[in-house]
Amino acid sequence: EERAGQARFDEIIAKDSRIEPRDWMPEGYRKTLTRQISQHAHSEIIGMQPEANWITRAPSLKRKAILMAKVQDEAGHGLYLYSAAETLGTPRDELNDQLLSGRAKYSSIFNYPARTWADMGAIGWLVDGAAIANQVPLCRASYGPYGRAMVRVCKEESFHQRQGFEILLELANGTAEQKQMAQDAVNRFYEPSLMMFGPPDGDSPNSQQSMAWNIKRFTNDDLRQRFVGMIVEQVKVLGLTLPDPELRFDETAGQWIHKELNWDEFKAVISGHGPCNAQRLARRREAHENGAWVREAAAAYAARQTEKVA
Ligand code: FAQ
Repeated sequence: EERAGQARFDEIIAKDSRIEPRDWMPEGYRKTLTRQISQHAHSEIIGMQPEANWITRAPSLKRKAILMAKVQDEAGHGLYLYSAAETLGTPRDELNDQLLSGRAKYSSIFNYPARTWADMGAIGWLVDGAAIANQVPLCRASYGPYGRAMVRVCKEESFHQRQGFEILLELANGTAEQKQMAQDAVNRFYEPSLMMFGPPDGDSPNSQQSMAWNIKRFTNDDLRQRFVGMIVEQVKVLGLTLPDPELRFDETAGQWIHKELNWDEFKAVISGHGPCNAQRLARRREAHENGAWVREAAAAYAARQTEKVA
């Protein structure tokens, strides 16, 4: 049966068609998808914190309403993604335990602090911008529930990206002090946003297999390139600069050359030693404990409904 399953799986992948939850799949495929989708879900949930931190300090009622809606969207993305991960067989509780115990990874970017209002602009423009560049190809991921979740997530992310750009545009056209605040936020988020695409290709143990399985469609470096090409144009509209004097397009190589990124810092951040890792996890544990009564109430209600039916 396993041989027939494998043959059918290979055929679906070769046709660039979709694997669905009840289909046979190799254990490695299940494992890497559970890993990637759950890391992605955790990123959305932890990623609510840097911006939630600014909701009470948004400069106007309108800005507050927009930011609150964005943070809620991130919670929604986390929930779709946990559901997609669950279809692969690992229960939500277990995924959550992996996050709370510090065993699971989530995106490096959310371990950097959001210091000023301009950071809300830089997060929207650069962080959501990088998220879109990475996630649009994932809409074609071979695993059905993941690809379908990505379609809606990407639509919402493009709105998030534009709202961030608009915050920066307004600051960049404001007073000299506001413009400086916007530039400072871009300076701090530039390098960490390029690191969101993951380690350089030569140092990316999962890429090859994930590409063979049509989960990833481009390598980490290819996507990073595309992103740099996008922001290099957009930053001109803002009237700001990217903090990268080495940035240029190499005509012969046909690619963007950017400064060497600090991969030691990246490794430190993904192994728990970034500027905000401890704070982010402590806050998430606290929120989980504070939500215990909601889970208990929901479970008690569900039990009562089953009793009524029986
Ligand atoms: N941070 O072999 P690879 C968002 C890990 S967007 C932390 O290249 P892979 C929206 C990697 O997991 C952010 N860890 O791995 C939002 C692996 O570790 P493992 C979330 C990283 O999987 C915006 C090891 O390094 N987006 O949340 C990072 O083939 C604003 C080796 O790397 C996604 O998750 C990193 N940056 O490629 C929310 C997208 N990079 O598991 C709020 C889906 C690598 O072997 C506000 N994920 N690692 O121990 C992906 O596309 C891929 O998983 C990559 C990594 C590209 C991130």
